[in-house]
Order: sequence, then structure tokens, then C-alpha cells
Amino acid sequence: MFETKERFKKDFMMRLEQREERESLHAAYSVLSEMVKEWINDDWQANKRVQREEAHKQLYYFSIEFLTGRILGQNLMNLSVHSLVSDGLEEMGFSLAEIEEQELEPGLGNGGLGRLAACFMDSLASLGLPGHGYGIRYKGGLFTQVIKDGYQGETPTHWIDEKEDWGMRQEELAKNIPFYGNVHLEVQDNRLKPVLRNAVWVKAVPYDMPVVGAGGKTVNTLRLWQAESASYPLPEGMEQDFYQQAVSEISDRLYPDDSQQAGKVLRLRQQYFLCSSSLQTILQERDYPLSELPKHVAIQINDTHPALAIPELMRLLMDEQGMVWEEAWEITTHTISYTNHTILQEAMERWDSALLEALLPRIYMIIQEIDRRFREKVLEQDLDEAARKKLSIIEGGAVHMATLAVVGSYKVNGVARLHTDILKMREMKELNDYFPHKFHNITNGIAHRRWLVKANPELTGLISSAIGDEWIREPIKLHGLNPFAGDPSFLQDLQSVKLLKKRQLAEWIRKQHGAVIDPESVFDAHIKRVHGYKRQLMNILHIQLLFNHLHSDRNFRPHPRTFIFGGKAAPSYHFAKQVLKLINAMADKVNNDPLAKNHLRILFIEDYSVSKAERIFPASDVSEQISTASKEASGTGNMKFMMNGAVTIGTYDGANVEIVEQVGEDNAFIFGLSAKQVMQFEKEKNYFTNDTLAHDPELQLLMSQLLNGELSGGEGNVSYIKKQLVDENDPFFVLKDLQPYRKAHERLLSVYEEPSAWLGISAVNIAQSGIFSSDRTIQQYSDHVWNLEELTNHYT
Ligand code: 73E
Repeated sequence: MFETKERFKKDFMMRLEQREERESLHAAYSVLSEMVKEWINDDWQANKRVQREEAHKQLYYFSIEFLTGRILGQNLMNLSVHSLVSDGLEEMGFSLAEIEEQELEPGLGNGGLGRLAACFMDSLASLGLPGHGYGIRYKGGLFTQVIKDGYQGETPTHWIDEKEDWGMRQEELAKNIPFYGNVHLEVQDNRLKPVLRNAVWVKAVPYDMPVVGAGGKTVNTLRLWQAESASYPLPEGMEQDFYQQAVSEISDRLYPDDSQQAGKVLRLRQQYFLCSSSLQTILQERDYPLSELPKHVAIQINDTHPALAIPELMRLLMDEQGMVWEEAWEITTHTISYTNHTILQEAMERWDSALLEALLPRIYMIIQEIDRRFREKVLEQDLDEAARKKLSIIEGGAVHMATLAVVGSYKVNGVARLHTDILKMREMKELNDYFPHKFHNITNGIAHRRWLVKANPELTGLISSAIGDEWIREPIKLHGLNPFAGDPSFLQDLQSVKLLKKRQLAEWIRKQHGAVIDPESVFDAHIKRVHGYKRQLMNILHIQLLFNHLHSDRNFRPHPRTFIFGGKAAPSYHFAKQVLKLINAMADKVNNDPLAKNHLRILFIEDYSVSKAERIFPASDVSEQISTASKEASGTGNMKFMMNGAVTIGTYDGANVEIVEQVGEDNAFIFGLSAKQVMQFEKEKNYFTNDTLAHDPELQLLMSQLLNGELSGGEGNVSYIKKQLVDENDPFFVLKDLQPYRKAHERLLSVYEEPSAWLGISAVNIAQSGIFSSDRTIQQYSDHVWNLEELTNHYT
């Protein structure tokens, strides 16, 4: 039905006419997605067959988040029919863009970690590798952010429209998951066996979504589990209503914290629910001896959230399959590998032992045994007490999930070189000393097909007109663009494309938010979760410095800038919520100030999401990557900006280090404390806010403006901000890095005033961004961790 445009038009119209509400855009969406699903289905079934018959090794990516964004457009693109469909629809009076907007956006992730999982799914299928996702089908995705009077409010997000769902319910593949109960040792088949009695059972029903790779040949599966009532008897004394409520809670909503461990039992239930259902499936579907599992299956756990996969695989191998400990351990530790995404202490998962034991008694027993055996081994080495403590899985009444994850995996990776170095040399030094060959780095990447080809077709066209289109398949070939960084006519075209994308964004903002922004101004964007270490506060304080400067110096009349912010704060993170309010209050003040508004404009984009990101990255000139050095493990927005020709202002943190290594220091604006300096201050505890303020009257003025409400036009409470900056001595070094940040902005703006220099930098950034495609990342995982083979029917 997509072979030719005419065929498509005919088929589409025929189906549309059978719909009741055929006039509506929604009906058009429904028809088009139905056609795409049908089109994919044959290949999907064929792929499943080939993968089985050829006994390819399969990768399973376990993740508590998959932030896919909208799916229809992505599929049309990877099936190579996006323009055919778009043209065909236009001829019939429809706009594909409007139809795509009908899709409710699945917000099944908080930020970078979830989006990374989605990029990986795209790259796996596009490289023709057999890799599938296992996650949870949360009824409510991440909350919808509603800004009222400048404050963040949260409302539930319901993204599932059962009729239009891309996930196909697979009732017959449901699994049952046990919680609570007591473990009894019973004699079965002449041996003692642990048996769980009086457990509460929950049914896990899979919904399978096809993941189409570029070229359309490889179709993998993203399987999301939904919790439902199991048809098992309830434990004595448990009411049916209570049970049903508890069950539906499991896949009811995504936890909205991305860098704070909530420690809630519901989160633990979600984690076990995901691990158990996925592992049961993997073991049941196999047609080879269990001892060969590591030859046929690789399991990657996305941070520690699915780390219960380790004891759960042990449980299934021993209790259900009758294996002895040693063999089960050998298999587990050759099947599972672990990616660490953060070293923030508050995000490190530590589960209270009593809570874990009550919820998952058998799993807790197994963790105790893993811990006991590992302690025994550690005792053989000559280590001091402190080092031994760092090597304990159960310690201080809690289970340390990162330690469990390292001990139970065959490979552990960090997500950018600096982050991995910090892991190996500091955070996990003792573990790295003990397992010197486990740790390695694989720097993150992004799906260039979504973030450049799809989000920015105009730039894609320009690049291809300069160097051909092979780079789309092999993004490293973007290098071919380097010589064009000195080609005036190319640079002029680059400028036109950027201006066009800025106009498109401005127009969309006018329609959606009623705000007016000037496409001739510099678009400077800071879009990510709101967090202390990401330093939205430093950005806003810098704008106040500019505001003060404008008012005190009549010769200071800089090029107009639009500061774009977008991002959500965790609902219980008071500091971040005050920062968010401060941004909005500053926006009111600055945008209405007769003098300032000609030079500065602040725009807060409400309810930041993947689809909004797709509009902002292509339209941005400046990429704000200003985290406190050492805190941002990698960052991936930094790569999306770079690929779209935005220039980085940032610290040497996360993947920024490697971005600057690619483009050279002249093609980025770097400032501030290094990771080493930050860690030194943290170790010595010898940084004091007052040392920074003492000789700087500008900062003193700024602080008094912040504290007396002048900065925010008298709006909002800044108690948490004050507490952090003053009482806690500014742990994220906002004030310490502020003047260096200001100078970096000054350097940046002076280059911006010279279009050929600026555009040259932009071109180099695009040319050097190919290495940050997640195709490269996935190839590294495949070569160094998973050992996958390309499917033979993959399109080349
Ligand atoms: O630096 C980012 C990184 O680019 C990091 O903060 C983020 O992962 C990205 C992808 O590697 C991340 N998210 C979480 N931890 N690290 C997290 C923690 C708890 C819940 C949800 C997400």
C-alpha cells in the first residue's frame, strides 16, 4: 500500500471513507497508523522467524524507562515512505505534520536515561541487530507540567488510547509474579527445595511494539508489561478490593524522580515485576540447553533499576530449573551486564533490607548468599576495613544495588569517558581494583535519524547537497563537511536554514503560548530536567547580571538574545521548583522592562517533551551545558544541539569533554571549575560562599537582589535557594563559576557578531558530530559486550 503514491492515496481514502468521523484529523491518524501497522507486521513476523531459525544471539535491554516520543512519524521515516506519504496526503488536502500531532505522546521516561534507551532501540534495528527492549507499560507517563502564576503544577498524563495503541496485547504470553509470602524448605524430587507459600501473585501481560529499523527490513520488539490481577487464590485475610488496587498500582505511573531515590515499596515492586516477567519469558522461549544461555542471550541492565534481574535469574535457574548455585552463578554472571548512569549519591539505589526481605523473601535470601560468598572472597585479600565496607552488598541495614550490579555482571560501563574515569578512580575504586577487567567506557550517543534527519529535514537536505547522503547510513561521514566550514556560499545556506528553523519555532511558540520572540535574536537554549547540578540557577543569575549591566552602562547594548528554558522539576524537589518559579518571575520582569526587552528575552516552554525538543534543537544557536563539573555523567542533549549546528557553552563535564575534543577548543566556549577542582573542594570541604562574594561587589549586589526579591520582581519565595547558596556553601558552585560563565558568554557573543566565524564554528560542530550517533554506541556495545551478529536479511 506504500509502493507508489497513487496506490497509497487510493488505499488511504478507501479506509478513511469507512470511518464514522472521516472529516476529523484523528480519523486520518487512525487510518494511517493502521496502514503502517499492517505494513510492518509481515516483516515483523518474518524477523521473529529468522531470528529463531538462525539461532542468533539476542540482546534484551532491561529498562524502567523508554522515552520513545511519538511513533508514527518515526516509523514512516524508517520505512522510507515519509515523503511519499507526506506528498500524497498534501495532494488530498491533509498535512502529515498535523496528523502526526494527533498521536498521544508516550512519556514513559524522565529524561536522558529513558531517551537513551529509545535511541538504542532505533540503532539496534537500524544496524540489523537482534536487540529488544523490556519495560513497563505505565498507564500514566511522566506528569504533565502546568505553569500557573509561574509555579509548576502537575497533572496526570494519560497517553494510552487502547484503539490506537502501537503495542499489541499478547494475552497468551502473560506471566505470574510472586510477592511477599514465606519461604519454606520442602523435600521435592528427593532434595530440599525452597518453596514460597502464601505469596501474592500478580499477572504481567505483555504489549509488544514493533521497532522498525532504517530501511525497514529489521523489526525488533519493545515489550512493555502491564500488571493485572492473577487468577491465584489470595493469601488468607486479604480483601479482593485491596488486592486489585495494589495490583493496578504497579503499572499505574512512572516515578517522576530522575536523581533522587524515593525508596518506596511501590518502586521496588515495579522493578521486580519487570525483571521477573522478562526473565521468565527469556527462559521459556529458549530451545537450547540452559547451560548455553550466555551464548544465546545478553541482558543489559539500564542503571541499577533492573538489578534484581541478578538474584531473580539465580532464583529461576536454581528453584525452577534445579541448578546448583555455582552453575547458576556462572551463567548469571556471563549473561548480565550493567550500565551506570550517575554518581550522585542521592540517586544511588539502596533498599532497606527489611523492606526487601518482606516484599521478596526468596530474592533477599539469594542476595544474602551472594553477599556472603563475595565477602568470603574479599577476606582472602589484604584490605582495610573501609575498603571491605565498599565491597559489601548488604551494609548498614541496606542492600547496595550498584555493588550487587557490579558483582553480578560480566561488564560494567560508564556513559562518557570522564564519568567512567571517576567511577574507576573514585566512586567504585575498590570494585574496580577487585575486578580490573570489568569496567570500561562506552560514551552515549543519539539517534541521528530522529534528531537530525527527521527533526531537521532542511539541514539534512543542505548537508546532502554538499556531501551526498551516505552520511545518513554512516554518520561518521559527516566529516566530509569540514572543508565547507570555510565555504562562504555553504555558510550562507547554513545561516538560512538556521533562520528558517528559528522562524518555525517562533511561529509555533506564538500559536501555542502566545509569546512573541525575534528570530533575528540569538536563541540560547537550556532544556533538560531542572536540578541543582544542571545549574539553571546560574543561567538566570547571569541574565540578572546582564540586566544590571544594561541599566548601569548606557554603552552596553548587546545583540538581542532569547533565553529559552524548558524542563520539569521532580514534584517533591522544592529547590528546583523555586528555581523554576524564579525563571518565570524573571521572564515577567525582563520581558516587560522597556530597556531590557530590546536585548534580553526569557521564554519558559511549558511541559517540555520529546516532541517539543524536536522543534527546539534545530532552532538553537547556543547550547547550554553548564553542569557542575563531575556531576553530569554524560548528557545527550549536548549531542543533539551539536548535530544541529548549535555551539556549546559549557563546563568540562560528561560528554562535553569529548565534544570539545572533536571540535577543538576554538569551536566551543568552555569555562569554570574542572571536575578535579570540584572534587578537591568536596574532599577538603574548604569552599565557602563568602570567599567568592568577598571581593566581588557585583555578586554582592546580585545576592542582595536575589534575597530581597528584587531579582524576581518581588515574586516568589527563595528560601531553598538561599539555604543552598548561603547556608550550605553553594554545593554546585553556582556563584564560584558565575563570572567565568559571564566571560564565556562575552566571548561567544563577540564571535556571533562575525557571521562567517560563527557559522564556521557551527559547521565544524555538525561535521564532527557523527561520532555521537548511537549507531556508534550500539556497535561498541555489540563488539565489546554483547557479541551480536547482524541479521542476514538485514537491508544493506
Ligand atoms: O548525564 C545523564 C546521562 O546522559 C544522566 O544524568 C542520566 O542518564 C543519561 C543517559 O546516560 C541519568 N538519569 C538517571 N541517572 N542518570 C536516573 C536516575 C534515577 C531515575 C531515573 C533516571
